[in-house]
Amino acid sequence: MSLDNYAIIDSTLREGEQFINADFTRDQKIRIAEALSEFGTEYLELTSPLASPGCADDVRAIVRLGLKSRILTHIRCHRDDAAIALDTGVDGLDVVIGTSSQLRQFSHGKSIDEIIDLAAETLTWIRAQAPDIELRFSTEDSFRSEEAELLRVYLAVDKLGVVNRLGTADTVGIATPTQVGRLVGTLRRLTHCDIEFHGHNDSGCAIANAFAALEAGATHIDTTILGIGERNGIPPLGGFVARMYTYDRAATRRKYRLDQLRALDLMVAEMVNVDIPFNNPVTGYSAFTHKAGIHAKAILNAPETYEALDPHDFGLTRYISIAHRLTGWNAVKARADQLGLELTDARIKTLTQHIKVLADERALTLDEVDNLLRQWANGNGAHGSWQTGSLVDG
Ligand code: HCA
Ligand code: CU
Repeated sequence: MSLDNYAIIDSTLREGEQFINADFTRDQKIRIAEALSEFGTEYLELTSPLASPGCADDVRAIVRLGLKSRILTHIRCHRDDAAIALDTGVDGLDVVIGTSSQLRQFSHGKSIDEIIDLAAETLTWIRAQAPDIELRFSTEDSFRSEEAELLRVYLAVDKLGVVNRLGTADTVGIATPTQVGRLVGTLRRLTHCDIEFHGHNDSGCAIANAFAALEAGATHIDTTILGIGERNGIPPLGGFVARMYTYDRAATRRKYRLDQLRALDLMVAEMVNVDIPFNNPVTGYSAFTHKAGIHAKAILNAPETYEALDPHDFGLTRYISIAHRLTGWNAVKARADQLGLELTDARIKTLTQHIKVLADERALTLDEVDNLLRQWANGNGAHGSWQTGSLVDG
């Protein structure tokens, strides 16, 4: 597999706009587009110009920015939609039509043969109008579509020879990595197109599914900042990039400005009025904090022992928490050093046991521990030695 040859299609300004709290102004859309382009996402996908007159103007305004990222817009499989979208000057069109029995019955009401005819007519027309545009055809709800029917649609579209990319969409977030790998691998073998994966996170597999798609030969992955989108969204840009970083650190650092992730997440969190989740990869509140004494000891010796991601690559710092009963003397000693206090190892060990006993009774703050350290450094602390051992004492 060639995992350094993929592109991110960031859809914060399309899928992300479908998040319940997202009502981006033009100015906000421009700020997001500029920041994503700076970060290095290869493509930006924008809401269809048919959604509203304002959305059409937004697409034109973003096209006019002349960003490094290529600009795509997302449309239904209709010639009329395509004509309006082409008129905005975008670099590419992402065309989509539902193929699952649910969508065929309750959304557009078309049979598979009708879908194939409509796709052929629309895609051929687009290519004739715009020979150089990047053209993608995707099936909505690919993973609940009947496999033979789905392949019939993809193969018919591939045979037209007019699209650059076939999209697969886990619209309701039910696919597993194995299923994603199988479908993407099949399309890779049977067609001549690049392959895109767009997967929702309803059952928590969005990032894993995106990675499985790449392993099977996908070339393009959809993300949004913080993962915002319909319901609970799609792979978060930061989480997906973290996945790729643990796979190939050097390539990921080359491709993307990792130190800008935090600013991106903070900007969008504020715009859509949510907090960054505490357990978010990279930018979550506790993503680089260490607590247990044995972890802290190893981290102080060699951070990579317990850190797959180096916080410095993301412009962040680690935090070793010491004010609790799982603390260890190595971490307490490191804090004393930070504060410029001189204490022998024996004194630090005794103080560590004291902290544990205090923390058994109530939650401590770092300020309290700092004060204890200062008192003990000035010779005011207890001199007795605690005999209590602890499994977590590093
Ligand atoms: C939608 C559905 C979609 C499309 C994905 C795609 C999905 O909101 O239009 O074009 O590949 O999840 O199926 O986002
Ligand atoms: Cu979607």
